[in-house]
Amino acid sequence: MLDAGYYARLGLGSVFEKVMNGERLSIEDGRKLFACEDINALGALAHHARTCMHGDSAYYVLNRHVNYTNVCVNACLFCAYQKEQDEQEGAFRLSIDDIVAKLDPQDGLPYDEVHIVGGCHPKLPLSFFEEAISRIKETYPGIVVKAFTAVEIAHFAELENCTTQEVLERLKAAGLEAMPGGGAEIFAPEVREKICPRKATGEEWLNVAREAHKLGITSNCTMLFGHLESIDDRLDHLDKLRRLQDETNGFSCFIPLPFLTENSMLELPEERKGKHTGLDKLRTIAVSRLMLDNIPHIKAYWVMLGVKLAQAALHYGADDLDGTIVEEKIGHDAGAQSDQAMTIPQLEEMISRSGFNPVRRNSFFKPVTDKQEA
Ligand code: V47
Ligand code: SF4
Repeated sequence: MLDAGYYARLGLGSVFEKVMNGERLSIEDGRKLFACEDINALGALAHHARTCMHGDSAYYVLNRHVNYTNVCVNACLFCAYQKEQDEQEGAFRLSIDDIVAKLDPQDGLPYDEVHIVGGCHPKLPLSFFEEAISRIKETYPGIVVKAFTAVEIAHFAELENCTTQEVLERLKAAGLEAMPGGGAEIFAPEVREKICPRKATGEEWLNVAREAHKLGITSNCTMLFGHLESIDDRLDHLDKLRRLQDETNGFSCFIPLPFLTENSMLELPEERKGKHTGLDKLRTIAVSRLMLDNIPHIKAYWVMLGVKLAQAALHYGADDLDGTIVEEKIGHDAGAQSDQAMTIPQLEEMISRSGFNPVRRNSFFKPVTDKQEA
């Protein structure tokens, strides 16, 4: 498949050369990749790049998601999870005891990571989150707390009337070690204004990530795609992440999130309704791998992609599936058809049946050697 002449005939001769030589691709190269009609040729290039970085390893993590509330002041139009206030039907808010209780190990195997995110609640003070993290770390010292998107950090700063840097410092002191990548959506201001007008801007999101990285808190990054954005908006988003990574080297993983449309207030134009193909998802994963040459991992998030597409994505540039998850609300409220949880044996089988070597990792992508069965 990696035949220089074939790529030249596809109009990708110089892109092919750059990928083979490990050189950085330009935005114009990204445009050519998105326009390439041969998805397999694109996938083979991305697969080459991921194989140079990770060989035949594909990663997963023994983790649990905890959503502390769905009450959120932002009301993003795409979001099916959000409730306006505590009193609304279906709204919930966990106590610290509830959060800690959710981390009770299943079958005696403690989680390696807890992923905590929630809506931007109008009242919950920062002290609540400091105490929650401290209680988790006291109870389960071995668990990595990966919590709060840059958007939540910006919201806490607003509520506390302090800087995002101060929020990050306080949470780090409580035990925060890593941050998930949500809230990035799409940075292009004209689209962001239409899909999540109240949320922190793209620039604010990037600033919080920069501050976190400088404090030694690693983070992930995401892109919500398949809504109103153009191909150039996707490439601009990738470019902004790549530039920040050049500066801080703090991103571990990029997660492209396909927009799930159920229960969403976001009206898509007629020509886009119900038209988001699996091929566009694979294409976006492949282009992300090729453009983000400085971000080590690309996650095929099985919850939002579905198990089969996530397996295919491992051949289109992705090297990570995320984890056991246990309980998921944001994607499922929006129509995700996947299960709520996967066990370690299921994840390992999912990876090996796709032809890769399963590697259980921690939040920092270091292999975890304890191989007890879950
Ligand atoms: O920020 C919300 C997205 C994100 C919808 O960092 C939607 O390891 C699709 O960021 N359709 C939260 N997406 C999930 C997230 C995440 C998940 C797993 C791992 C990591 C990580 C991060 O979900 C939100 C938003 O971008 N989202 N609504 C929807 N209807
Ligand atoms: Fe709130 Fe996040 Fe949903 Fe936006 S995506 S409404 S910030 S919970």
